[in-house]
Amino acid sequence: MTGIIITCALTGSIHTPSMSSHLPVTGADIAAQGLEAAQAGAAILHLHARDPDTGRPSARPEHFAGFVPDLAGGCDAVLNLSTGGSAVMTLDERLAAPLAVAPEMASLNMGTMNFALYPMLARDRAWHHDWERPFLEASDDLVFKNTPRDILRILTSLGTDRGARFEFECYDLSHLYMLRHFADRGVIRPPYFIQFVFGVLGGMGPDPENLTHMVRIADKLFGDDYLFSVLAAGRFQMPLITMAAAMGGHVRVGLEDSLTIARGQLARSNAEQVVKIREIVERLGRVVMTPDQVRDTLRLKGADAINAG
Ligand code: KMH
Ligand code: ZN
Repeated sequence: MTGIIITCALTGSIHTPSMSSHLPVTGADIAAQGLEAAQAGAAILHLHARDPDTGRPSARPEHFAGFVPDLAGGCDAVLNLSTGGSAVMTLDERLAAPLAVAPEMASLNMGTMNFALYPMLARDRAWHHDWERPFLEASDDLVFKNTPRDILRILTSLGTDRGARFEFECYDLSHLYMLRHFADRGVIRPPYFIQFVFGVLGGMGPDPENLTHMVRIADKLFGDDYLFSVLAAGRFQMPLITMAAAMGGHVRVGLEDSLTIARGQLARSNAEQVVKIREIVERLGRVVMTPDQVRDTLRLKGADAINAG
């Protein structure tokens, strides 16, 4: 088996600050946790921003500017800016920071879907901010819009025009076929780094059979032209990514996807999850890839070609 890529998604736009005091919110928090995660072995940092005053997901370039320069200057991890942002944002909003930064990598969600967060309201908690509860409640009528037109716009504006490569986020089998469609149109070139996403209500569930089937169909559609990585939401994170590592795939951790380090126990940091999965994959005989090995493998343009500010 080849080396393994550990991606760490530091904060995301799913969890809210009241769910964990360890969720990084300010630029300084995001930078500090990112540097620690990189030090622990994360070769790729998947990045979202938040409003530092309220903790609300933000796509504003000035909020990204609160941590991108520190990460770019303080570690050699590959910076991967989300183009998904949050499902409540417009595509113009989602694209503003990635267009300004022109990162080595950007996420790209491969289909329009439901993105239901309201089950997280089931647990009683003291809410610290008045936006949190309505934000989760409104997700029962939320469409995460990623039409072929949206996807093409992201591919051309960030990929063709700015040299970014992509973390293709596939929440369902149908998204693999959409990716194949863009490969057939000649808009993207291999190797394709495909992130299989499990456990979002609106996408596929976190069943092992879904992972084996996704790999089977991706093998059929992409042959040797792809690498797969896995992320799974909540308590399915570690079990499913361990399965991915055992199958020769790559892994994503981070507080964007799960706030815990073990059942019922909050992770104290993103790095704690990186350390845990690193130990697991090394015990499985996998060797953690450095950022430069990832650059080589995914044919990235290089850290000196981004506008970190
Ligand atoms: N939060 C993950 C389930 C993106 O940033 O583009 C999906 C995600 C989307 O990472
Ligand atoms: Zn994300």
